[in-house]
Formats: sequence, structure tokens, C-alpha cells
Amino acid sequence: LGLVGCGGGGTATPETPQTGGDTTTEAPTEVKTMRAGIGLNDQHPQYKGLLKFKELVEEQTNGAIVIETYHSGQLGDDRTMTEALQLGTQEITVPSTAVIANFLPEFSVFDIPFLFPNEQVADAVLGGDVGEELLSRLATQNLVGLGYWENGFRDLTNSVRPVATAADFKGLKIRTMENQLHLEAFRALGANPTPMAFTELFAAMQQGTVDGQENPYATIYLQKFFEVQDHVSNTHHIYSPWVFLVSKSFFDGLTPEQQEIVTNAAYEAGAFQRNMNREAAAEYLANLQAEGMTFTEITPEARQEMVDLVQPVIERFADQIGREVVDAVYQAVADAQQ
Ligand code: KDG
Repeated sequence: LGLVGCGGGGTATPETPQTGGDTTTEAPTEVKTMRAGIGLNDQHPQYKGLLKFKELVEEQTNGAIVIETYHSGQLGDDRTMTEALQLGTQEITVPSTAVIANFLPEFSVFDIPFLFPNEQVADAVLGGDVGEELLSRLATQNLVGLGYWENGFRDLTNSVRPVATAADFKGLKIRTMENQLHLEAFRALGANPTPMAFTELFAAMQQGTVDGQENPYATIYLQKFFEVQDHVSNTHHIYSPWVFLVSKSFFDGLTPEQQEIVTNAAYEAGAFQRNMNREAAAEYLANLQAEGMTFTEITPEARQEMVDLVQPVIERFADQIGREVVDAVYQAVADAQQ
């Protein structure tokens, strides 16, 4: 697997004996290590969120749980890391729901293009009953889902032409995440999509294997995609949630008190990273333009044409996702806008 010299999850006696004598805080007798790995780099709000989680857990457990953080796919791509959690060889990862759909197809409900009109609706649906219900189903995959974090609205970049309408997608080689619904949606828009792990994406754009990709502004800017991409459009075609995943076999081995600390810290760090993402989005877009990318605004009419083109794909996938889940999510989206 090529892990970068990590100390191994599980338990160990502390390496440094606690200062003896009459310490008021109790020294941990057993230290548990959690390795947390993500695909994005150490500049990204996702990584800052992990550092917040680390700070909260280490402080509140008085060092009984140590969090080791790995960015930039150092522990593997999102799918590999999720499998490692199932096997119990890694403890934490935070993948997009699009990747989780390879393990539980119902998570693809969040890959329905143009599902959420804005972040407030996303918050209401993900934090509501249907969002919680889907998280609880992760147990069948030996995974525990401790809430949703925010990747955010995905926007298109490419190095061929500015994209203003569906017609401009024609023939563009677009990298998508490894998710069938994403692939089919991009085909319906006229593009020539190819699935690929995030860890391979930069090189693929640099070498011209693909013309473009789609990710939130934070990723486009902080991963320096502007070095290999010329055009960005605010397609906002999918809102990508992340799920904070923990290996179930590891989580079950924590004390109830530790489980509570880890759970609360994952939610608190999620709110922290979500705020950071939202506060910086406009700045990231301005930075992309300053770096020389052209920005194309998608008009409501052009977006509606895209919505219409992908509608048959959603119909085709509804059974695979599960009609009840699709209906429940649509209902929750409607309720959130009342
Ligand atoms: O750590 C998660 C990231 O690797 C992933 O969410 C990036 O959205 C992403 C993509 O396009 O693969």
C-alpha cells in the first residue's frame, strides 16, 4: 500500500511517560492512534478541518487518542482509503458521497445534478432525517459516518474554450469522479467524460489526457489547477458533500466517552471547515481570474438547458439509487424551501 511511515492504528503505551507525582489530570494508560487521510492538499479547508478535529480530540481525551493527519492522497486515493477503513487498516477518511456510492448506491442521490439550489438547502437536507438515515446505513459497510462536511458546488474548468452553454461541452474530455451518474450526466451534456482518481488528475491535465475537470473553486485554486487550465464557468452542476468516515471496527473499540468526543469533534470541525469554505469562495474565484483564467457566467437559461438535458439520466438512475431515497430527498429539498 506504500504507507508513509505511520505509526499504525490501534493501541500502544505512551512513548513519553507522563510527568509523575501529583498531576491533577489523569495520564492516559493506553494511547489510541487514528490515521486520517484525505485527497486534497494541506492548504485546503478540508485539511484545516482535520487539524481542528485533531486539536479537539487530543485536547478532550487528554492525549488518549492521537490523530495523525495525511493530505494529498499520501495514504492512497479516496476509494482505496475507504476500503482501508473497511479492513481496519486506516481509521478516518473524508471522501465525496460520489465515491461512497460505489459502496452504497443510495449515496448517489446527492450526485443528482442541480439537486440543491443553494447551500442552505443542502444544510437542511443533509442535516435532516434523510441525511441521518443514509449515514446510519454505512454500518452495513463496516463504516461509521460522523456527519457531512462540505466539498461544495462543482464548477467546470478546461483548457479548450470558455463554456457558456450546453453546446460548448461538445467533445470536451472531462475527468469525472469514479461515479456512474456523473459519467452519464456529462455524456448527456455532450462531453466525453473519463473517470479517474483525484490523485491522477493534475498530471492528466498537464499531459493533455483530459481537457478539463470539475471541482469547487477552493480546489481549483488551492491545487493550482490554474497552471494547467484556462477557462472556468460557474456551472454549479452538483453540490458535493463529503462524509466524515471512521472505520467501524475501530470506532466500536473506543469507550462510549471517547466515541462521544470523536463524534462531537467531527461535527464541530465540519462546521468550521464549511464556514471557511464559504467565506473564501469569492476570493478563490477572484484569485483564479488574477492567475489568468477566463471566467464565464452561466445564465439561468443556459443552466435550465443543462437541467433538461440531464433529466433523463436521473430517471434512469432512480431505481438503482432507490426510489424511496430519491423521493425522500426531493421532498426534503422542497420542504427546505417553504
Ligand atoms: O479528500 C477528498 C478529495 O479527494 C475529493 O473529494 C476530491 O472532489 C474531489 C474529486 O474531484 O475527486
